[in-house]
Amino acid sequence: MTTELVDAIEGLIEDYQDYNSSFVKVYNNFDNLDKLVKNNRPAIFKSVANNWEATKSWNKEYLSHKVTSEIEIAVTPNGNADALVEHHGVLHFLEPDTKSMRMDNFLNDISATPNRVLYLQSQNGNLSYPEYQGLAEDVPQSITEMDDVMENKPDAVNIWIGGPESVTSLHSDPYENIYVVVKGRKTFNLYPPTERYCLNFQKYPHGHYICDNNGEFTVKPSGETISWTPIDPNKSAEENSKHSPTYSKSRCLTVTVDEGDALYLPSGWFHHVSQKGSPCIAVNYWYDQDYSGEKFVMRQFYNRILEMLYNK
Ligand SMILES: O=C(O)CCC(=O)C(=O)O
Repeated sequence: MTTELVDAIEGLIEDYQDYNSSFVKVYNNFDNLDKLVKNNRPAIFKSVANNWEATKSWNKEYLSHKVTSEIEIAVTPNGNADALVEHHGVLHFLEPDTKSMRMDNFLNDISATPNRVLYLQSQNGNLSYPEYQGLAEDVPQSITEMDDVMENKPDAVNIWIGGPESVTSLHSDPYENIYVVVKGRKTFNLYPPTERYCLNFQKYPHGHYICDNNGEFTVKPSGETISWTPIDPNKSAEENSKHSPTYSKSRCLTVTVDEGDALYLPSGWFHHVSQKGSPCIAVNYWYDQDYSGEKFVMRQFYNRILEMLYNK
């Protein structure tokens, strides 16, 4: 049974790769959004945010002037927040420590403090928090074309501010994501949901970084576990194959989102994100995925089959 199952899964991955392009298509406006969401295909939309106040005005001085309350910043020793890190010789999934600090101090320290990487990545709709009110008015509250497609407003609008050291490890979300780069540039490494099989999700011990007043880090395990992938698209295929014997079946789509551009990142796609620019600033719109129809239930079914296979 196992061999037949493996053949069927590998057939699914090959079929998906055969019927879909090996690159992310580029458009000048959101006209094709409806079809892209239906087909769950990522795309770039050029220059859609060029006229936003944020794209024109956001710099260190402006941000510091507009955000005067303390904000929550993720702190790690090397820029890997929510990522697998070796602790006492064992890979752990570690969440960052968080510190409250003023925007001006954060922006000054973002790339200036050795052995301590800062990233504004609080998510959870942070742009609607009172402390960001002065910035929320510089971006649209939602992407009208996406509201029409989803027949809904976004669940959450988030602001992200980081430097080149901050990396977001490979994961997927249950959201349709319109990700807009306002300053700098971001690189996304993408894998379709069908390629979960190639990413070797396993359970890892979970913990947090703790950063003391001298900037020294310790690790506090929580006693819980979390399912995560050891794949790092920035490493060689050979290195990744050591962590996942089926990695060679995957086909990573790498795409750069430039200043003023938006990426449609479909729900369920695995993504790894790195950035250039200091600071690099983005705003993204998370729309709850549509659970009706076949797409979601088929994906759940596939994930259950994979679990059966891994736990055989
Ligand atoms: O920009 C980042 O670092 C991560 C973005 C992300 O994971 C998301 O929008 O779902």
